[in-house]
Amino acid sequence: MVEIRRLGPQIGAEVRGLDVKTLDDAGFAPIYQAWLDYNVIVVPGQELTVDDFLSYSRRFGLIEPHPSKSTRHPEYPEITMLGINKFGPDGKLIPAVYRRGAEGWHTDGAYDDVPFKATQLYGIAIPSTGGDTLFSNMYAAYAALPERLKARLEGVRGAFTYGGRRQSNALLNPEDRNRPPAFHPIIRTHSETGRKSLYFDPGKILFLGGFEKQESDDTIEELTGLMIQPDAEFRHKWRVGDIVIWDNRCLVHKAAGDYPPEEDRIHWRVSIKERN
Ligand SMILES: O=C(O)CCC(=O)C(=O)O
Ligand SMILES: [Fe+2]
Repeated sequence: MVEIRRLGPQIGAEVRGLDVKTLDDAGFAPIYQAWLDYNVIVVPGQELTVDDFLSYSRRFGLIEPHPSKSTRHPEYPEITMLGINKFGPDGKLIPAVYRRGAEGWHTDGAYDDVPFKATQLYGIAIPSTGGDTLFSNMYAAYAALPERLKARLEGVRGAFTYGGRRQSNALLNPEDRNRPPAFHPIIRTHSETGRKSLYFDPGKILFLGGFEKQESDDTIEELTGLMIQPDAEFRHKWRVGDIVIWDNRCLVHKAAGDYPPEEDRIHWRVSIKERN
C-alpha cells in the first residue's frame, strides 16, 4: 500500500510503501500531484542502479547534464556526483565540493533561460551526523511580502548568473564562467499550479531590471531578509536509499554543509527541465 504523509507545515511529503522500479503511470499520478502540492517529496528505502534512477527521474521531465562538467559521473553525464573528489592532490579539503549548495538559500538553474524544473537526489553514502538539506516554500514567501513590494515587483525581472555578485564559479570550467545573465520574473506564476511565488536567489542575482543601482541593491537585501518564512521550512535528514525531489519553481533549498569532512556524503543528482 502506497501511503503519502505530509512532513512540514507548508511543504514536504513522504511516500511510503513504494518501489520506484515497478511504478506504472497510474501509480505515478498521485505522487506527481503530491509533489505539486507539497513541493518536495521523499521516497525512502530505494535500491537503484543508475539506469533505474534515470528512468524514474524521466517521469518528471527532461534530464539535462549540469554545467559543472568536472562533477559529472564519468559514464553518465546526466548524473552529477555530489561529495566525491572532496580532497585535492595535496590532501586538503576542497570547500567548493564539501560546501556545494551550502553557501545560502538558492534555486537551481536560475542562470539558465529555462531554469531547472526539478532537482532529484539519491542518497548513496550518508554521514553519521549533519549533512541535512533544508527547504523553504516560496509561495509562502510571496504571500508574506509587504503589499508595497508585491506591487513594486510585479512585472520586474531579475538578472541571474551561476556565480552571482560573488562570482562563485569554482565548479565551472573556465570556458563556462562568463555566460550572459538570464532574466526571470521575480513574481513567478507556476505553469502547473497557477500559484504565484517569489522567484529569488540572493547568490545568483546580479540586479533587478529597470531599477536604479541603489534601489536594486536595497531591494535584493530586503528580499533576502524576507524570503524565509519560519513556518514554511522543511529539513530533510538523509538515510541511504532516500530519493528526494524538489520543485525549483516554488521553493529554495540549501545544504547544511556541517557534516564531518572525513566522512562520506555522496549523492547521485539529476537536473530536470520541463518537457515542452
Ligand atoms: O547536497 C545537498 O543537500 C543539496 C545540494 C544542492 O543545493 C543541490 O544539489 O542543488
Ligand atoms: Fe542546489
